[in-house]
Amino acid sequence: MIDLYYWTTPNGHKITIFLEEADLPYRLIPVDITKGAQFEEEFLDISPNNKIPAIVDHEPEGSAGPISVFESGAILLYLATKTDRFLPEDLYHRTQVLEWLFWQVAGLGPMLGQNHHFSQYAPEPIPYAIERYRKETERLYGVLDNRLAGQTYIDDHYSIADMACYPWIVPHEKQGIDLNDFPNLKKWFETIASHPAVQRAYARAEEIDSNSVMDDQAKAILFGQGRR
Ligand SMILES: N[C@@H](CCC(=O)N[C@@H](CS)C(=O)NCC(=O)O)C(=O)O
Repeated sequence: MIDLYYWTTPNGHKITIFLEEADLPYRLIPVDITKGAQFEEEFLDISPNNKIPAIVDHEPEGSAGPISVFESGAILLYLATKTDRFLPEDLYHRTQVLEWLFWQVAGLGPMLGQNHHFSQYAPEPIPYAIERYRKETERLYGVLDNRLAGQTYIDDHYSIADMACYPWIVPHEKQGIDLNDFPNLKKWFETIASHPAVQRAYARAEEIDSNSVMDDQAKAILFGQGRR
């Protein structure tokens, strides 16, 4: 059994998508990051960067004890290796998938996150920052759109690269993006949205009472962190 330490955010959805696609049994453990649950000792032991997602695989084959993993890219890689699914064995395609997985965790996620922060949450509008991240978001959408020209998925087959990118495209409207401007990406987005496993993954999010508003206390917790 796998425990998934989770909140209903794009990085959390990546992992429920994998687990549903691979039909692996798992237990959701909500970590309400708007209330500071990410700073509890038990969670920090697993995820020292105080961020979801993280997993604990309690009975991994070939290991003397449980294995915990933090960082969504590392988790996807772990799960793909464990199940031998959604990551090609062939060196060429494996490298392609890993390139785009790393592109997502190092670029798409952080930049879209900053876009969201400065357009929705900053206490005062900072036009330079809003413009900087809006343009970077458009650039990244363009890069992915180009990659998807003539392809159903990011690589030849559906992979952990698609699972990593898709949840970040779901809030495209909040990011100021019109998907019609990125036709290859739009087609890919609709294909993945139609996967029953992806729909099940988002349905799991509904089980969690995540209606906690981004009030001043939540903002202070999430955006006011210094060294602990
Ligand atoms: N690079 C990390 C990013 C994870 C991340 O940013 N998680 C956010 C939610 S999407 C979080 O837990 N934030 C809590 C905090 O910053 O205290 C990953 O890919 O797993």
